[in-house]
Amino acid sequence: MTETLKTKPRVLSGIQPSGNLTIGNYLGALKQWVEVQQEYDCFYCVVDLHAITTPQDPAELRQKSRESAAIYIASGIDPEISTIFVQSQIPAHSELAWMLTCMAPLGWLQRMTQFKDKATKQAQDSIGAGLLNYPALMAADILLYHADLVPVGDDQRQHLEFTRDLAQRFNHLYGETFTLPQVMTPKAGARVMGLDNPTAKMSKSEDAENHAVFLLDDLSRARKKFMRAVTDSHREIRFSDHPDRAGINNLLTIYQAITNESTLDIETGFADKGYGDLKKAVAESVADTLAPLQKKYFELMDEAGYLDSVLKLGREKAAAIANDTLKLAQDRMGFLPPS
Ligand code: ATP
Ligand code: LTN
Repeated sequence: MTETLKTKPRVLSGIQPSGNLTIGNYLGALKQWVEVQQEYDCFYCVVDLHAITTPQDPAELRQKSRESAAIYIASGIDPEISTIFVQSQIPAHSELAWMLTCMAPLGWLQRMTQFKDKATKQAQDSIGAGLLNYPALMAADILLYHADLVPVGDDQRQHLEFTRDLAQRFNHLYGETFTLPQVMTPKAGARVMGLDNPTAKMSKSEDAENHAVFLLDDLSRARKKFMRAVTDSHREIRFSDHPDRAGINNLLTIYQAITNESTLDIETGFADKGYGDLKKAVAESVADTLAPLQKKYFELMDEAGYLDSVLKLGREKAAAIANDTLKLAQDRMGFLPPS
């Protein structure tokens, strides 16, 4: 199997081009992606097939798919080291997803928190079956590359468990085929909460004005969103799991994820400060991260042909591996090979 051809352990991860990427996507996913780049053979995917599990405007989906790939690079993914590609351009993802869908127990799919959350946000009649089958497609993404490690935010842990369970089921039924992947989440920033409602995960497809800070937000706008963040009527600036303190905890966590300072150092640093000072400090730390990212992003988007050439090369590298694995899985399942 392709497994034996690995020169380094592999990483695979993806983000849906279902809107503008947020600091939640950056701290939960992208930042880790950059950090593992040297040590692992990394595959970073723009998961447009996942994006269509909720309604998308075609022109916007195309635009967001390019933007997402450019943001990967602007965040520090080096296309010379890592492979960046678009999921729908490699049919093996859809093909393996179908095979896995057929062996995914309905009960497992119905238990997925993301499905339950997203399904309750839509009218029953408008929920596509893809929303339920979503984890089987995600499993296909990961298993096609024999990924050892999958860097994601906390909300994706359950999908990783599902992927491992499904891979094990396949291996048990048809013989050793897939590698069981490990999940990797960051120490700080694995679950960034909405600035307008710190009890809900920050999400790129939430409409409210002060909910999310987007990676391409104008910096003064981003700062304003932090200054308006919902907090509480207490005074002390401390990390806390208490639901009443969710707003302050979220700001501290974002600050920690960006600065990498210890909990003690941060709490000591803010000991005699007020909420306004904390908001300002977080806003500045985020702005300092976004400024170079945005500069790089706009340079990339201006460079005619560059992004397309990265995606073409990425597609070729990814397809070679994915097609091999698909063939193996088809053979194991008993498909008649083309003569
Ligand atoms: P959508 O709102 O369209 O469902 P999303 O903003 O939740 O999207 P995804 O594309 O589902 O983003 O997630 C991409 C990656 O970013 C995943 O690894 C996910 O765990 C991570 N991520 C998303 N939101 C957050 C968040 N608020 N905090 C930390 N990580 C996050
Ligand atoms: N389901 C993920 C996005 C995703 C993904 C993947 C992440 C699709 N395929 C493979 C890691 C590996 C989400 O964040 N909503």
